[in-house]
This record gives sequence, C-alpha cells and structure tokens, in this order.
Amino acid sequence: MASGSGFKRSDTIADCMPEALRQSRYHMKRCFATYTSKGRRLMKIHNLMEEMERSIHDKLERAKVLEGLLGYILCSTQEAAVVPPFVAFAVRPNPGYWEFVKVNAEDLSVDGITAAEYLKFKELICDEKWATQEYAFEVDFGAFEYSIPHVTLSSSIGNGRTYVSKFITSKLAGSSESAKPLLDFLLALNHQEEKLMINDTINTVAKLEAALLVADVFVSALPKDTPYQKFDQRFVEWGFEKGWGDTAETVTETMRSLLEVLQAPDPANMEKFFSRLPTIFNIVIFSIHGYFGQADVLGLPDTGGQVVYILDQVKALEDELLLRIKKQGLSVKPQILVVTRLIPDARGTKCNLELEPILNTKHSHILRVPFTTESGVLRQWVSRFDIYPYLEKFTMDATAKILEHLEGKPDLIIGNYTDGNLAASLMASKLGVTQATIAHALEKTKYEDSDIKWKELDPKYHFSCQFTADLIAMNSADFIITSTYQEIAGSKDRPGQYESHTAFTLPGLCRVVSGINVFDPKFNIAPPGADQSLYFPYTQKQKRLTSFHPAIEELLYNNQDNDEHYGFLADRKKPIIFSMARLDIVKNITGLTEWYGKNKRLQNMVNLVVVAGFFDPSKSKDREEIAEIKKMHELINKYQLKGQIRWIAAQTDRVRNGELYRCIADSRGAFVQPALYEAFGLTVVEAMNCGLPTFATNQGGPAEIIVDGVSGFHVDPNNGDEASNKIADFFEKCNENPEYWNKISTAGLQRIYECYTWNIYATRVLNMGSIYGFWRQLNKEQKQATQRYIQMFYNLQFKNLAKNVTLPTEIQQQGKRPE
Ligand code: UDP
Ligand code: LCN
Repeated sequence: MASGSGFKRSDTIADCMPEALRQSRYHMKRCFATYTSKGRRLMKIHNLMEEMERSIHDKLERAKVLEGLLGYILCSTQEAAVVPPFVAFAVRPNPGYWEFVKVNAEDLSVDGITAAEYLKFKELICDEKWATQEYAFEVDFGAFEYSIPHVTLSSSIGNGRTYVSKFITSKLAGSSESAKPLLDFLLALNHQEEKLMINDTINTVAKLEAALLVADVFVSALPKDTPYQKFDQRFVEWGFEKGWGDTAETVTETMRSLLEVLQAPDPANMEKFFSRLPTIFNIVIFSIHGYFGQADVLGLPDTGGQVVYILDQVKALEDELLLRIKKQGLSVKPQILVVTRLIPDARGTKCNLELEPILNTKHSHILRVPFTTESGVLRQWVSRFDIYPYLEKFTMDATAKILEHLEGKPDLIIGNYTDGNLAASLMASKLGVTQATIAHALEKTKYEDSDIKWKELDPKYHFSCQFTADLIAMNSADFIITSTYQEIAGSKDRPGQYESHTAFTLPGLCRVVSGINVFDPKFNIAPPGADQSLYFPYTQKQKRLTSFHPAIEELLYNNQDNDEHYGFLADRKKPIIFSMARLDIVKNITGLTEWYGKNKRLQNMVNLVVVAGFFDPSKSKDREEIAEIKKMHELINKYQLKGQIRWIAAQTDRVRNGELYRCIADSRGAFVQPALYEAFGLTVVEAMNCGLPTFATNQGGPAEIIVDGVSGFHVDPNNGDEASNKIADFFEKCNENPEYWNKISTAGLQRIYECYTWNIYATRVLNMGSIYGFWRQLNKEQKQATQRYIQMFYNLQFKNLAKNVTLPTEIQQQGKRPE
C-alpha cells in the first residue's frame, strides 16, 4: 500500500504531512475528529485503520487516501498518542528509523517533535503530573555516542563485526603513529603473565615492521611443516614470542597478515589477523536463573532453550578454542566456566552441586554459587522476575570463586538474559574485561505497552528492575550477540526487541530518551544451531535410536492417564501435530489447543500431541504455569478433546526427545510452534533438523528461520482460525499428493544446513571476542565516560528498585534482605 506516495527518502514526514493532509482535508478533518473524540488514549495501527474506515465510508475515497502519503504514514505508524486536540504519531518508516509528529486535529497543523517530546506527550495519557514536571529524570545514553561511528543502512544492522574491521582499518591507516594502538595491544598480550607475540624490545611500529620483514624471509625459506620449536630461539632474538603459529607455514601466514595490516590495511585482512591472535583462553558465561543443569531440568520453570543453547555453545566454543590454540603453537588449556545459581532445594536435579564438569568437553565446568542473604543461603528456586535483590551479592561471591578457579581473570565474559547480563556487566567493569551480552528474550516486547503500564505490571513482573538492568547491560557490553535480525531491528512492520529500548518511558520513574542505538556496530547476528548428534533426520535409519521406541510408543499411545501423560489418541492412523514448550502464557500451547478444538476439519485429519509443564497445578510454584495448567484442562473439557489429544508432561531427556521428533515425522505429522512471541525458537530448529515440516509463529525469530511456504510455514498466533486452516490445508494437500510433505521436509533441512549450525557460530563469536577487545581499547575514553554514567544509574536507580522486590516467604518471615 502507498508506495507510490511521492514521498522521497530525503523528505521528513513533518515536511510532507501538511500538504498531504491539505489534499484530503475534508476526510482528514472527520478522521482526526474521530481519533480525538474518545479523549486521551494510546492507539495502535489497527485502531487507527478501523477508525479511519468508520470515518471515511466511501471505499473508493478511502482507497484514494490510503494510496497517498497519508496511507504510507499510517501504515508506518507504530502507535499514536491522543491528547485532544492533538494526535502525536510515532512513525517508523524503516527498521531503526523513527520520526515523531504532532497533528492538531482542529486545524490539521503539523509539528515535527523529538523522541523526548513524544514521550512526554504520551505520558499525559497516564500521568499528567509526571509529564508536566520541569525536571523529570531523562536517561540519555546517546549523549555518550559522540566519537563512535555507526552503520547507516537498516540492512547493515547486526553486521557489526564487519563494520568494526572497516572502522579500525581507517583508524590504523596513514602513518606508523596511527598503528601505535595496535602495537600497544600486541605488547599487552599474555597468558598468565607470560608474554605472547612480541616483547618489549619491539617498542615502535617501525621496529615491528623491520622485525617482521626479517623473520618472514627466514621462515618462508623453511619447509612448511617445520615446528615452531625448531626456530623459536631465532624468533626471541628478533623480539618475538610464542603465538604466531605451530609451523613455519602458519607463522608465515600470520606474519604476512600483520605486515599487510601495517602496510596497506584492508578490513578482510584485519578480521583475518584478529581471528589468529591468541587473545582468548578463558571464558566466563553467566546464566543465573532457572535450573541450570545437564539432566532433568528442561521444562522446569524458567528453564528452557537458554540452558540448551549454553551447553551446546560451550562445546562449540571449546572445540574452536582448542583448534585455534593448537594453530597458534601454544599448549594452553582453555577453560570455560558457566556460572549459575546453586539451589539447595534442587528438586532432584544437580543444581545443588558447586562444580560439575560439562559433558563432552575437556576443560569446561558449571560453577554454582548460592544466593545469600543476611540470614544465610536462599534454599528454593526463585522466579526470574523476582531475582533482582540477590544479584549484586551473587556477582561479588561469584567473582571471587571464578578468580580462584581460573587462577586469574577471564579474557571474555558473556552474559545471558537480564540477570546474567547484569552480573557480567558488574564483573567486566570491575575487572576491565571484554564483555558480550546475549538476551535470549528481552521481556519488554512480550507484553503490550509494558513500559507505560509498568506500575500495573510491576508487582508481578518487576519490569522497572528488568528494563533498567537491560539498559545497563546493553550499554556496558562491548558487543551484543543476537540470534536474528528481528531481535535487533525487527521487520518492516514490527520493531525489534533492542529497538524497542531506543526511546520509551516509565512514567513516574524515568523517561528513556535514548536507551540504545541499533545502528551501533556492537550488534552482531550469530544464530545458534541444534546438536546434530541428537537432532538428525528421521530418514537416517541406521542412526535411529530404536531402543527408545517402546517408551515413545507408551508415551504417545498408552490409553491410561498417569503422571507422564493425560488424554489419549483413539485413532493411531492419523498423523500427529506436535508441540513442545514450557507452559508459559507466551508459549501459547493453550492457544494451539483451542485452535485445534475449534477446527473440526483439522481434528478429522490429525491428532494433537503437546509436551508442556505438568497436569496437576499443585505441582507447580510458577504463577503463569498454574494458570496455564488450569486453562488446558478447561479447553480439553470444553472442546471434548479426549481421544484426540495427548498432553505429555515436560520431557527432560534431550536424546529421547530427538527420537520423539523423528517418530512424529514417521507419522507424517508436523511441528507447530504457536507462541504469541518467540525470541528465537530452538524447538523450531530441532524439529527442522529431524525433517519434520514446521509451522511456526510469525511473531519473532521463527519468521526469520523459516521461509514461509518454502522451508516450512508461518502462522499468526493472533489469528487462530487462519492458523488452524493453514495447517489443515497442508494436510489436505499432503493427502492429495504425499510428495508435498517430503518437499517441505527436505527444504527445511536444507535451510538448517545453510544457516543454523554451531560451527559457524563459534567461529564468529571468537572472532568478535578478539576484534572487540581491540575496539574497546581504541575507544577507551568514551567507554570510561559511559561506564561512569552506568555506575551512577546502577547505584541511584537500579539498587533502589531492587530493594522494593518482595522476597520469597521464607526470607520475608525472617525480615532479612541481602546486604
Ligand atoms: N524442552 C524440553 N522439554 C520440554 C520443553 C522444552 O526438552 O518439556 C527443550 C526443547 O527441546 C528446546 C528447549 O527446551 O531445546 C526450549 O527452547 P526454545 O528456544 O524453544 O524455548 P525457551 O524455553 O528457551 O523459551
Ligand atoms: C529463550 C527463548 O525464549 C527462545 O526463543 C530461544 O530460542 C532460547 O532462549 C535460546 O536462545
């Protein structure tokens, strides 16, 4: 709609809108009168459209308006704040680009306004006193962005590493003086105080170049496979130390790469050189909430994909580190520590153990540190929404343990989710270590208007703490790893998770006029994969885990309800539509059950199997899970689904789960991921790895994983009828032509192999660790200024908010809080 609006990229909406309103003045006066008629309120795009339809009855007239610039503006509007006689629009013409305009409904005059002015105006809807305060607290991280270059195109967002290589290249080019920061960086490289690459005798760029030229002539004359140890003495004489390579060949490659960087830097070579540098040996990964363990934890509250992701990530990173260290000619043992919370009441898991080696790795461990308060150790699980009061003490305790275990500082600290990212930020800033953050999900976008409604939601979710902690982490991180583009900057129609932190307001608390800039080159997309030794195609008969088949047969078809399953499947011949998720509201397993319940055509063709949570609400301590359990029972009764639905309790055995996906594929079924919003969606990748045709929500990451109609299908979770009909159409088509099922299955697998593997991930992340380590040195002054601002924000804002979080009953009774 409305692309032929005559609107040029260079025009601002504030410039063009007055003329556009003038051209449809009669209709627009009516339309704006409707918008303002209901008084102060927030309108979303569907409200704007519906009310426009109501005010312009004539279809042709309406189409004319919508075809022009006004249609374009309305379609690009994310929300409009109405405070009669004004309507202010937040318009997003492209991912990451926002414009704000205020229209007077009476005379249709238009004013361009800033983000801060828009937020202030929006606050009038819910908190006039705060909105009209002269000196309300405004958070402005943009004030520190003066010296860092940014990417400019929406399509470049998320490709930060490449841009940082370009920016570094232009900074180092020119004279030897420009390359001095690189020399200093190399001089500082060491492992446990033992120097690497060069020593202090090479103290100018000119000396470095001269030494490289001499060494290059010498080494390139040696047989390629000559071990480094054979010529290391000569190297020391020239001022070189270990780390250049394990053989004459690798040493030559690294030296030439550096020579090129010094003589005629180019970004590709810059990236290659940094990927070879011995900068990372020890990594700390924070993942605090939920039950972090290697068995019996998946499906427990707050325990899902993040755990799977991290365990697979550790294996991939360790493999890549071992490979790199060998190639660097070093014999260092890399260590990766996953730091989580120790839970004494561990519900049969190993979450009460302090140290646990990570399976299938050589040197990696899980380190668990308890939450402590004045009255001692907190024994029970605590919801991720209530975790804030414990984090500072936890970080201090964890830091001491980590330094002891690693016998020194780590080289990279990676946070996960709000709590882990906050701990990573505190520890990285204390120790001066490179920091990365991973969000898995930023909670803000999951709940509509969660910013403006924060006061209403705070008792349950403590979003004031969460959004503050998220801002702190994303601004203190040296680089941010995301799984998809949409996580950063969304899609054409929907803002990204990070993007939604650009400008928002928590009325009464703070107005965030510049929270994060998605054009910052710190953003990087590195999608995860799925463990392909567990999730492999159903067609690989010789690898199939047939020993699980009797148990899976029992799980799917035994007619008696028991602790593990509820409901039964009367007709075994039907294909199965399958879903597996934590029983959270957002996962929408109840939604899928309702779609199925309402669609007789679908019921006639397929059975429904869901793996989710528990059946007995008394077994759960999680508020949302309890509500969802009750709703599942109501739906099964309401639509009389017994005989067609099998509800299986959370499954913790990943190996068996792999075979379960494949058994569903044997039934020529499909996987459905119906979430109201999904950040990434590991189950989607797992199902596709097993060759199972997959329908996944169009809200979030899965929309990027699947190409709709080619490698699977998108479903709209907000339109259940359309979704269930799309699934039914698929099965009808498969009945007519069984080849169709194979086609989608194969295309799904192809998509995975091209884009979603752990190997690609590990290479990318370690390259980031190295190059951003240098980038932070290059921008030291700005980094320090931001850190000071963050410290103030943390101390004056976050700590007070965290104090207001109610502690679990056990502690509350004793009236004790963490120090
Ligand atoms: N999972 C599981 N058993 C369950 C529910 C989930 O093993 O009962 C696994 C699932 O296979 C996937 C992960 O937990 O590996 C869920 O990840 P996803 O990204 O789909 O969602 P999250 O729970 O992280 O929001
Ligand atoms: C958390 C989520 O909600 C999922 O969408 C992701 O797949 C998972 O973490 C792993 O990143």
